[in-house]
Amino acid sequence: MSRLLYSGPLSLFSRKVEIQLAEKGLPFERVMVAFSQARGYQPKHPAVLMANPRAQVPVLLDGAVTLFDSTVIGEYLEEAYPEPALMPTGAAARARCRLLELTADEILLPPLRLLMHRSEPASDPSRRAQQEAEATKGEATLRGHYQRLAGELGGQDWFCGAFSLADIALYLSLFWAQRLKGPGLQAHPALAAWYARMQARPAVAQVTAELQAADRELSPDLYR
Ligand SMILES: N[C@@H](CCC(=O)N[C@@H](CS)C(=O)NCC(=O)O)C(=O)O
Repeated sequence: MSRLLYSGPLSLFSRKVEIQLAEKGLPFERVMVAFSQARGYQPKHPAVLMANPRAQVPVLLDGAVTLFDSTVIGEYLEEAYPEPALMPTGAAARARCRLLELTADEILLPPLRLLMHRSEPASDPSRRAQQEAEATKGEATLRGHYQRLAGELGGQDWFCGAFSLADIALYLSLFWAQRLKGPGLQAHPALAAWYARMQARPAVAQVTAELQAADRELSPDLYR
């Protein structure tokens, strides 16, 4: 059966799916859609336009199944290919795990957006001071979230007992904070140790290396 993922070189949401597929040992062909810091996701890939009314990646074609949205794709893969499990068992534990994934995708993202100008070309240098003032607020919000996440992790190795989709989503959001020169994790040793554990997983290490390579090529402003 063929499996095709439309991904993006700096697409946090697509990279979630890539890690999940690799962790489940599911081979896939990958198509990287066009992306540049100046133009964003333009021109749109025709297959993405056809499959996703939001015209966003990731899009997964799994045999006869066509899906978009990383969370929906994640839940589909979990049900279609249950081993190895990337969700805990039991309604309450699964709901908590879903909330942690939602925290990554929807609660950490707004403050992260306030840092994103750091990877983009400065089209109007006079706006930088204002953007950095907003970024400072975003960083304070992120620090508050780190504190809460450290509490959620407690003394566990992984957020939901065993390694899960929540770890994947949270890792990518915290990696985004690091790549955008946001707050480090050193104030929370358990969170920092979890981050290092994540990076020791081959699937995560591979995606991390690819993201760093993509940044070197696409985001020179991050290194100025
Ligand atoms: N909630 C969606 C978000 C997907 C998303 O924001 N994709 C971005 C790349 S990371 C995209 O394709 N943006 C292009 C656009 O919105 O035009 C998911 O989880 O898949």
